[in-house]
Amino acid sequence: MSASSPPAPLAPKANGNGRDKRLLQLLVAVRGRKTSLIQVHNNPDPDALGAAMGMRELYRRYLDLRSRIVFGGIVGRAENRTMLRLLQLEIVPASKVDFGCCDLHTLVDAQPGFGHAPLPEGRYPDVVIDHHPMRESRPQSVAYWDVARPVGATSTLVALLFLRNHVPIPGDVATALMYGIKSDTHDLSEHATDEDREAYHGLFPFADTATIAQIQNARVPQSYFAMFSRAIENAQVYDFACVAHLGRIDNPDMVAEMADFLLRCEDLRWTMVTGLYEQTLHFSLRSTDRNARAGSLARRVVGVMGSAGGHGQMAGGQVPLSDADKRTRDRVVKAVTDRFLSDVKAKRSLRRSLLADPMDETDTKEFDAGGPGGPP
Ligand SMILES: [Mn+2]
Repeated sequence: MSASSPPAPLAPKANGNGRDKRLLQLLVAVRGRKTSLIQVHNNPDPDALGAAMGMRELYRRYLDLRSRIVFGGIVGRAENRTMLRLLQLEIVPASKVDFGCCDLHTLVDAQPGFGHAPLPEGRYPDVVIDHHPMRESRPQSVAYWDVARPVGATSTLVALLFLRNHVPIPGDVATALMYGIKSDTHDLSEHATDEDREAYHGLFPFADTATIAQIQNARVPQSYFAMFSRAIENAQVYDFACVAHLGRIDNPDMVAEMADFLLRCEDLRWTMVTGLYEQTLHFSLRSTDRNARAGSLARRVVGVMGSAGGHGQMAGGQVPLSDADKRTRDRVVKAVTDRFLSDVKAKRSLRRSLLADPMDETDTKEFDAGGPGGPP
């Protein structure tokens, strides 16, 4: 990033049919700003990081601005850490940044009102780009607002600002955006729209697929396997819903990863995984049902105890538990679990351990009957 190179002319070249004026609207809305912060949600995922990298490049190119990418929480998941490392992407903890000193505050993959993207007191961002359903209506002070368009990834919205206006995309930016789309849409298989496909295929020639493969196959710490073991051993199945409590975790992303993993069990339609990271209870919900509305379920599950969000088949939430003793913590975990099971209408009487071996009951019967599956 060179601050000395002259900024590109402000008006980007429109494509043939001039169908996307968003880039021009964005640049007009923020021209003249001097200090830029790009905020991603807490414990940022590849989509948030890809979108942030794209916005940083646009500001660099058209406004000659250096931007700092700001996050809360931690980057825990091995893939996400590897993404930062391989793409040499530096991000700054929000606690180390004075938002009062920036005159361009951009929020990506999150919006005002999201608990996992806390805004500085009394301040709204200048630019909001987010594909999640709209929570609050557009605040007056926001200069550019692209929220809730039905696409599978925020990286898609940012990638199209480049692609539809023929803006050159550096390889690392294309790689980050493409991986963002890939990971939020599970390889274009879930919630993917024509725009996601257009962005993904448009990025393809510029992205480094070998780097993406390296990110996806990131090495993991030894503790990762202990977490797997704990998730499997603690998993209880109620009817078609599986609940696993991980206890203390060293990485809040672990609940999402285990919820995904457990959902592979063919008998399940829902999974919920909880874990305690520092002073906060984290949980993730996953469903096999495309119309599950997991986000609203997660909000009902936390109620007034904390915050939650998500969409479609995946959601998550947090309940702050500072100063809570073990009993209070256990009560909260139980409340969250009870609400979840009641809401999805899972029969609690049909409870079994995930590791219950169905063969245990049938073994002897089979032998008694001379084997039910044999030829007549
Ligand atoms: Mn996203």
